[in-house]
Amino acid sequence: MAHVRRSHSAVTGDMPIIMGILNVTPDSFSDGGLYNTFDDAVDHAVHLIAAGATVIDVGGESTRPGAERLDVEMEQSRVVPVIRELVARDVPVSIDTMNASTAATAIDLGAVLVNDVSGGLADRDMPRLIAESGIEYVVMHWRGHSANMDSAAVYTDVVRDVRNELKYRIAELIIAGVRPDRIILDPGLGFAKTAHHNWQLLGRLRELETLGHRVLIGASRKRFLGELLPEGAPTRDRDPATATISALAAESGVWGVRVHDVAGTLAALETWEAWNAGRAPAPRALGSGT
Ligand code: PMM
Repeated sequence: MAHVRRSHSAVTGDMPIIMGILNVTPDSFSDGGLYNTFDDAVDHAVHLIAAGATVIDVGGESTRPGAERLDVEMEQSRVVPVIRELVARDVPVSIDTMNASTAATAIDLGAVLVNDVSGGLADRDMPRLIAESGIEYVVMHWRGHSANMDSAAVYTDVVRDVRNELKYRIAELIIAGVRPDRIILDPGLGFAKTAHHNWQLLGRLRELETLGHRVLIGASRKRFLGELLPEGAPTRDRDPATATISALAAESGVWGVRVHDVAGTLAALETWEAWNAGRAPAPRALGSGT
């Protein structure tokens, strides 16, 4: 099973991976409806890889606050043709799903990573599937489905509480047989988190890293970044703040960033890298992100 590695960096050899977002949904909060057709979805994924993405995260169910659940058949009818085509084109694919049967189908088709925003809580069959397949697994911090997650945003110390809850998830996964080195942690920005919680988690990412696993963050275009902008600004205007967060998260040692704007994020990461190295990165052949 392929291991999703950090991008090759000409300067340090150690740049976070960029996970490019492909939502094949009519209702995701920032790009819902844009890549609904098969051709648009595949074209967009190919464009993200050319812009420097290491892996494409394909999702068929929206998790925006307030979203209702989707049935599994509908989810699979959205993602399966796209995953099949991307794998045929040698594009590394991650499946963004809470459903073990969708994850299993994606693994059979050749996906290299399962990104589960529920960290194995939504579908009790997920840990066993991950253990048996040996696939890489993103365990996001989660306190419940989107329809009511905002009311669960209550913490004593959000960083300590998220860290502890992730620790329980890791323990359960390891008991189910998941190899520790397959586990990637994600604090779940915006999932049962206020803007204040998100900023606390970002500023103290190193505390999550002390759990000894790779860390992925997904800040891209989220609501808390909209608060930095004039009211009514389009979600795309959140890309500069997203790219800045990617560079700062790289400085905090994250393994990966999940973003919509891959080109802007790559520029920010290369800036971070050149800053630390004191020299310019070598020219990069775009499309060689893996
Ligand atoms: N956020 C969304 C969806 N999937 N997966 C991970 N691992 N982390 C996230 O923060 C995350 C996710 C919601 O954002 P989207 O609608 O733009 O995909």
